[in-house]
Amino acid sequence: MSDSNYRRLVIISNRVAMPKAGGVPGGLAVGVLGALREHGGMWFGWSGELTNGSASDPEIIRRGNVEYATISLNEQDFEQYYNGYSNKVLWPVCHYLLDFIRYYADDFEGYRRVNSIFATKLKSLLKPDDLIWVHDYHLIPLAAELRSAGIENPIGFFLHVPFPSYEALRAIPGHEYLLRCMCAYDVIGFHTTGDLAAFQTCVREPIVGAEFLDKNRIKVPGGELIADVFPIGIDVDEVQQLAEEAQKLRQVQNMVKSLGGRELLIGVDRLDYSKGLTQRFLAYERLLEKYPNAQKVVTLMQIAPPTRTGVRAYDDIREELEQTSGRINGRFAETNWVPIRYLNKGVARKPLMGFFRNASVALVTPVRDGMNLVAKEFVAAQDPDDPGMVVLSSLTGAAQELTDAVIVNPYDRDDVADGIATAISMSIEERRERYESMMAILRKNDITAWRTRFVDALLNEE
Ligand code: GDG
Repeated sequence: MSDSNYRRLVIISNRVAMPKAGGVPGGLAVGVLGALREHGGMWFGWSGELTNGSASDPEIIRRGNVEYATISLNEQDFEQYYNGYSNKVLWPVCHYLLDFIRYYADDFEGYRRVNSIFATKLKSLLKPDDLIWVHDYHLIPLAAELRSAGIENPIGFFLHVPFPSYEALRAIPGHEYLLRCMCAYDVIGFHTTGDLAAFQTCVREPIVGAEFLDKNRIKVPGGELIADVFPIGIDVDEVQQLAEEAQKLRQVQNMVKSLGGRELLIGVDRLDYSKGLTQRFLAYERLLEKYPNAQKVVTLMQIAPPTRTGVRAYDDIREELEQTSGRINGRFAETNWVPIRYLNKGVARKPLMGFFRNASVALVTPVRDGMNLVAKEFVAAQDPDDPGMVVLSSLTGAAQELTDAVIVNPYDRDDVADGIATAISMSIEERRERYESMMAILRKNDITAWRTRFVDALLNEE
């Protein structure tokens, strides 16, 4: 290990996964924490608390060699930056759902203001040798803000959502500003080659007028940057272990008992219109119509913890799902069977991995997703001797890697219904074969590979 590996890493994201006694962090938090523990470092972001006055100074707690530094935001700033421009403009455009855009000039101002607040509060905590890694669409202007505050450290940016093609991007009021801000980073990472290609097309436009050098190096006004693909992965061993251990949990055993021998189809998604939940319920209804025998053998359990409550589109999707699941249940339910178990709440990580292991099929059918970690976790949680199968939307980043899943178009009800039927009736030999090849990919592109490759790219930019 070279000395450079000991350089402190500073990670910035909208929220910080605070250490909790007994808490098991999931997905992204596992990767970020792994990198922080290896290098020693700091995780900086919003505390989740709101203030009446101006943003608070950072509150810092230390656990081992990791510091957690959080600030509280003024309610209006938060509303405009997070619920507003980030989630009513950037989120829908990055997911190609332009009808969901709700743009207000004040929100854009709030977005810029909060990024400037982040830079000011962070600056006093930075050391000259720090490596800085910024996460996601909430914080695109952060490097530009830090640069104008005189920070010269290497700064990387990873986008967790898809990067839209230029034709979609230019629907964003302020896209010129965002593209120019991206040029202040030294390394920019995307999940897929498609996202990278979209970014390259956008910076080729006169707004930036980039020049392409070799090995993903791009010459932009004011310097050079590296833009590359870093598909996020999971901690395969951790998921396997949790799934095995969870077999002993009463919560998992009771759930299995309640199925009465039926095959479990499972969906787990934040309650978000990008996850294709209404389309999924309608495809499941199509399955029950088209394959009446399925009525006797399957149950769909959809776990959908609410997010971004208070944003109109999220309240609407919740109502739509309640109506759709209620209608389908009313249409098909029997005295001893309900077709859809719809849970509008989260489940702890360990029992969740246990549910995955006991499910025959995962329905992962977003209408667009940067990667989708649920698909990866489901595969890793399976019993190698009798693995379940994933029905996976072609419009997720995960579909680029998990090509042995049953790939479907989430907008085509018949395609999804047929995909579920194929997955349920797949022979054990074929399931095992597909499982082995998907597991090999999960191990190759795991969470350690993701963060190590990104941090190495940042170190090379000295
Ligand atoms: C963004 C991008 C990209 C979900 N419900 C429960 C629960 N979860 C966990 C899952 C998984 C994580 O949350 C969700 O990750 P996804 O990747 O599926 O989706 P997003 O939240 O939209 O994440 C996405 C990701 O960032 C990483 O770059 O893949 O494309 O949109 O780990 O297991 N965990 C628990 N209970 C739940 O009810 N415990």
